[in-house]
Amino acid sequence: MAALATACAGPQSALDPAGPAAGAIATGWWLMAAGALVAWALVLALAALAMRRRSHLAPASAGRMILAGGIVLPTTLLAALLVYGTVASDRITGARAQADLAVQVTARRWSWEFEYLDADGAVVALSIDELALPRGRMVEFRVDSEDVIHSFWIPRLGGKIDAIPGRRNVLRLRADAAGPMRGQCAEFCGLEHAHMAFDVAVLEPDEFARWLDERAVAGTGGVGR
Ligand SMILES: [Cu+2]
Repeated sequence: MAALATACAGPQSALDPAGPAAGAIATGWWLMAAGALVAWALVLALAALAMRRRSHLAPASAGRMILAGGIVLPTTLLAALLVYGTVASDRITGARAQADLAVQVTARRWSWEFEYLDADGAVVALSIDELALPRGRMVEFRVDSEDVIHSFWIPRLGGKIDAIPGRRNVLRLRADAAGPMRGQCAEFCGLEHAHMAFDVAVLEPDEFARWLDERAVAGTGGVGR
């Protein structure tokens, strides 16, 4: 069990959530894994039973089993999953969340550019292939691409969102726990795709303000104050 738990941890593990969106995704994953385990055990038990008891079932009871196992059971489980997914979708995309900070994300072969915006939408700081976030704050990522379709993904914080040329996709994520954390392009975009990754630093608000100051764009005073 300890080995299993260790295998779930890591800077790029969706099963080691560090925010509400990733938490909702991980819960969905565990629910599906548990459901699949129960269904698998049930099928094995029925197969074992069928091998032990050679006598055939009466047609009426075979019909009931098909109705229960083939229609009622999957319909109930899939409906429950659909309800969970629909209820959790707000938390996963942050659709109704109020953002404390906005970051413009530009993907290009093969790097990530992050521009930190102030309340008026002006760029105050810039970083490439490294992202910093203030802990406990909701951040709005405005994701775009300069060339081909990429996919912005920080597994410990939430789901993926495509970076599509000429289109801005929005995802809001919050980091409640400090690193180590890593993001990765999740859409094959060319030969260097696997190396299109970035480190994510989750900082306390004052540390974050200093971090931005060190990367301030000329003529601005930093967003963190
Ligand atoms: Cu890419």
